[in-house]
Amino acid sequence: MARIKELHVYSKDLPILGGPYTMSRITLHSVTSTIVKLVTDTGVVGWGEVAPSGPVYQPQHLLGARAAIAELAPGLIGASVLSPKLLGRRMDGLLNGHNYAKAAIDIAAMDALGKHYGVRVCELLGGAERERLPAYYATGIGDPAEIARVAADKADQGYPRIQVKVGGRDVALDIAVVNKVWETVGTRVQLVVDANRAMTASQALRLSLACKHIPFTLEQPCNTMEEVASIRHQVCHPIFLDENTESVSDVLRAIGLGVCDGFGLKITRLGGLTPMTAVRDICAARSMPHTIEDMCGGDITAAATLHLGATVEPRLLEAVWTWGSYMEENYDPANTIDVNGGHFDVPKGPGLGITPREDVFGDALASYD
Ligand code: 0XW
Ligand code: MG
Repeated sequence: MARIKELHVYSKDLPILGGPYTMSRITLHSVTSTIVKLVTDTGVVGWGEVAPSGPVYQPQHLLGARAAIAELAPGLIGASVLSPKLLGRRMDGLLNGHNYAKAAIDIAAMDALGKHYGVRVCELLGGAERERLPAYYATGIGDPAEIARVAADKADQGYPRIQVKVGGRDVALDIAVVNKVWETVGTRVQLVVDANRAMTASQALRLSLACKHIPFTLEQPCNTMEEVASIRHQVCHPIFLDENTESVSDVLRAIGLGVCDGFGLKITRLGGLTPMTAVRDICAARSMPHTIEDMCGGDITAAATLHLGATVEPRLLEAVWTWGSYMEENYDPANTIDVNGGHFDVPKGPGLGITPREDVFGDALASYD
């Protein structure tokens, strides 16, 4: 019947290659992931993962995820993996909120469901539009020459889209970085400028007006939807929301209020693959372009990202993003998920298309059956 028989939770440290990873409000020196192994009564194994980008990027954190999973797990034993929607409602009946923790279980259940039927997760989510997806690269916060050099290098590698991190400092320096990147890569790539909530409305307006000659998307400039809305019709650039979309309802609200022109969408923030397909379809109904990505995370998160990204209409998929550029170790050496030529290939095998080597995760932190 494919019911959940066991749930096991592991920890996985993800050292940051070429670290630290810098954004306007946080500098990440390391990331720790929480891995969920789901075993069904028919012996199928599904894998899920959640790896918050530290405790500040969003109202989520490592131990919060583990505590939420501990709250959920006992009530999920016996639940069917054949009905992801019902599993999600069962989780909501056990714990209010904590989408990011629920996501790890949702992803594991989708992996198990695909393996149960012998189909890929992208087929479960509606079907793959294509097998090769455009990726984007996110620079860190840095000085004009350094960031322009990184942008040129990634453009040379074939990335079609580059996100330049700004914010948390004198906006004049951010303006200089954006101009230097534009001078260096020009229209070779699609440019995004992401402040990760750090700018005031006036700073964001100043950046946009000072760079009105440069075609970029302005991502999450301010902390709240209301602050973004206050400059919505004064800026010279399309606006994407990222951090403000913590639920399907937030996405509906942003579209309904006309606050943005698109989204940076994170699978675990929204609760996993199942709620993310609802967001994908809402965006399609209003022709809202978006990325498919996640915070941090290893190959399980990356595979989930690519499977969902494959199902997005090409006209609406801005790009996909994974943490892989900052990771040295793959979970499944036989099925690594690597960017090549600025693009990702969608995994081929059933479920997520990867089978993590269990020794990669060490002993379980907790087990439920
Ligand atoms: C570039 N990202 C996908 C990676 C970091 O988690 C932040 C995020 C973003 O777009 O802000
Ligand atoms: Mg962002």
